[in-house]
Order: sequence, then structure tokens, then C-alpha cells
Amino acid sequence: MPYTFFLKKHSWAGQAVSAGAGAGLLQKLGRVLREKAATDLERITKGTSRTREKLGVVDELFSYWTLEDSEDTLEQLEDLLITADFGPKTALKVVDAIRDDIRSGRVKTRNDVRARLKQSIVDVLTVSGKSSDLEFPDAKPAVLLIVGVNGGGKTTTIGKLAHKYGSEGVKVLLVAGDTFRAAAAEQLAGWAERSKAQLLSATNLKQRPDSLMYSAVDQAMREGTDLVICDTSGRLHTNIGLMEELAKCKRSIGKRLPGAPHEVLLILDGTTGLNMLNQAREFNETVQLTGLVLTKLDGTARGGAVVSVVDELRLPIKFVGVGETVEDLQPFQAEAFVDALFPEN
Ligand SMILES: Nc1nc2c(ncn2[C@@H]2O[C@H](COP(=O)(O)OP(=O)(O)O)[C@@H](O)[C@H]2O)c(=O)[nH]1
Ligand SMILES: [Mg+2]
Repeated sequence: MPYTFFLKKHSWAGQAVSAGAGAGLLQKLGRVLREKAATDLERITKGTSRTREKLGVVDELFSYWTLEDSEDTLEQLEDLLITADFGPKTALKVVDAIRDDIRSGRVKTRNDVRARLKQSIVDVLTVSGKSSDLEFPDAKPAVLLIVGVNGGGKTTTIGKLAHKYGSEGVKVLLVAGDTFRAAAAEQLAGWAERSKAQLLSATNLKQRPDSLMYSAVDQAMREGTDLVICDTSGRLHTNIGLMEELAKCKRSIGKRLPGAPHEVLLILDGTTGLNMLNQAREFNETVQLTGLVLTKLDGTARGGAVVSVVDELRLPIKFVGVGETVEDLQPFQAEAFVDALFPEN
């Protein structure tokens, strides 16, 4: 694997961070994450096996490639991409890009078409004008709101983020906004302890998550905390009442600190198929997402579906989860992801 390529190509640490005292620390963290990303490539490759098996047929298809029959091949390719969860619109877009290049003479050989396919997917995954880094503001604290359906990996991702930032000396406060289940606060408390982050959880059963988040931001402002990460209850994107509650949480954070939350990240379970798209639409509508985190890429992930989410909502994937321990979070890198789906033999 050309690890150095990824290190050179991506400026994880460089772009986004401009927070006053926190900036240096957060940039340093970026470097740590980037180095880690290289060594974990293998895990994504292992985890996306289900999608890759489906896409393995693509190479078979290309083995019969002739320029004269390219239209046939492209139609079959479109079908294959749809089977691999890309969704019809995105599959068509990817194939159209190749078609254009065949017409203009830029794509001629089997190798050309394969390379163009990969590039075409990388292009979809690279959201122009949006950083795949966390975008921290000048304001202190930076506030992240983490949302998603039940079991997607919200709390685990928060634990991993707390660990990464905490181990670099960033002062982190975790907010147990999943007030529905007592076990949820306990789970977050465990992560707080492991990552030596502070924790704020409801003191009584009546406390609503929006008021808890208001208090958390208030506390962070008073205590000079760098980063506040708010956990939320998992909710079905179809549950209007709960979705409205999420909007309230967001407003209440902004009431205490205008401009916050600075990032609203949707956690997507990498093993779900196209239902991801419906989830993403609804959450985006309710709380205006700033980015995505794709979890469980070490499992039987169906990576294809996320391509259509990025394509439709133009939201960058900021991180991928590749396991259950604190170390298993890495910044998203489109080239690496696509290489995992279409490995070079
Ligand atoms: N294999 C794997 N499991 C994960 C990953 N992220 C979360 N999980 C597991 O998924 C389950 C649900 O995670 P949790 O964080 O509680 O989800 P939440 O309901 O969204 O907060 C737990 O068993 C986690 O250990 C990941 O990247 N890889
Ligand atoms: Mg949770």
C-alpha cells in the first residue's frame, strides 16, 4: 500500500483549526490521526469485503472491455453499482462521468476505464469547499453535537474522539444527552473515565437534554474547557417528536453560545444499506448536519450506500470507525476508501 501517498495527499492537520489556545493542540492531533490512518487501511479493506465482493464482478466485466462495446459495459456497470448500494442516481452520475471521457477520447483501455471509475467515485466523495476535518471556531469552547439512530455508534465515537483529543491535552467535557436510558449515561461515564474527560449528566430524571446541554456549554465557558461533545439519544428519523427535541437541543446550545454547535455530526452505521440515505435526509432537515461519521467499517460494511449520501447531501465524511476500542477512529480519506473497494491487484 502506498502509505506515503496518503500522508502527502491529505492535509488533515493543516486546514481547519483556528481556535485560539486550542489550535496548536488540535493540529498536533491531526498529525497523530493521519499517521494512524495509514496503518489502519487494512481494516477498512477487510471490513468493506461485502461491498467489494459485489464489486469484484466489475473487474470481470472490465476483462471483456472493448471500446466498441463500451456502451454495453457501462450499462452493466450501472446495474452493478446499484446492486452494491450506490443508489440509481449516484450510479448514473458515476457512469456518466466515464461515458463523457470515453466520448472525448480520454478513456480507451481497460485500465483507463477502471481508473476513471475509481476517480469518479472519489470525486463524488470529495465535497468541494468543505473540509473533511473538524472545523473548529475561534470561540472557546468548540461544541460538537452527535446525532443518529440507535446503535449506530454515537457513544462509542464520542469516546474515541474524547480519547484522541484528551490524550493531546485538549480539555474535553462530555455531555450525557441520552437521558432516556440510565445505562446510556453509565456508558458515557466509562468513556469519560478512560479518556480522562469531564462528564456532565442529568442530576434527576426530569432534566431535559436541551437544558443539560445549555448547562454544559455554560460550565465549559466558565471553566475554560476547549471542547464540548454532546451525546444524544438514538432516535428513528421517522419519529417527529424526538426529532423536534433534537432541534431544541441545538437551539439551546446556540442560546448560550451563539454560533454553536460548530459541528453537527450524523453517525451512520456502515452495515446499513440505502436506508442510510433516508436517515441522513431527515436528520439534515432537522438539525442541519455539517458532516458524517461512518462506523463499523471493520464489520460487514456496505460502503456503497454512503457514496449516495455524500452525493445527495453534499456532506463530507469526517471520520470512519474501524472497531470498538479508543484507537479505532480515523479521518476519512476518499482515495483510501475507494482503494479498499477496488484494490489494485
Ligand atoms: N465493530 C465495530 N463496532 C462498533 C463501532 N462503533 C460502535 N460499535 C459498536 O456498536 C454498538 C453500539 O454502539 P453505541 O456507541 O452504543 O451506539 P449508539 O446507540 O449510537 O450510542 C456497540 O456495541 C459498539 O461497540 C465500530 O466502528 N466498529
Ligand atoms: Mg449511545
